[in-house]
Amino acid sequence: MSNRTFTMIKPDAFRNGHSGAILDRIIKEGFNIKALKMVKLSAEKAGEFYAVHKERPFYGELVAFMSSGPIIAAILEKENAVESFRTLIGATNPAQAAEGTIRKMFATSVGENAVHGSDSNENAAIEGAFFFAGLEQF
Ligand code: FUP
Repeated sequence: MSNRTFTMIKPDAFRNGHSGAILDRIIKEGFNIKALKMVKLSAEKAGEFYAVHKERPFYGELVAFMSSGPIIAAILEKENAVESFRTLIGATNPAQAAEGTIRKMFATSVGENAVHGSDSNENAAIEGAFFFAGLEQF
């Protein structure tokens, strides 16, 4: 069982001024920050990150949205990090997200849903390495 996951505070949450509140919540839930940076993805890089969704109807919109402004990327550590973080952020669609979850509190729609959380240990490692060099991970 890996104890790391990868997250992004997405352009909507960043734009709406929720980055501080979201990071504070993540830390209060017991996640340790192991890497952190603010970046703006190009459309090409956003497309690469979400390549698994290439055939889905929402892919174009997703790529445009994820490259529309700065994001905050982070690697987080906690016991059972992937599952624990998915519980903290809530369902993909904020309308279905449980009360008190980050998406329930800060997301506006299924497309603009405030935060990303890796869905497996394998993807957490791949996604973390997509953003952070070894020297940037602690
Ligand atoms: P999640 O793992 O909860 O981030 O959700 P998915 O991997 O299924 O989807 C990745 C991103 O695609 C979501 F964050 C937003 C976008 N998406 C849509 O825009 N519409 C959909 O119907 C599903 C996902």
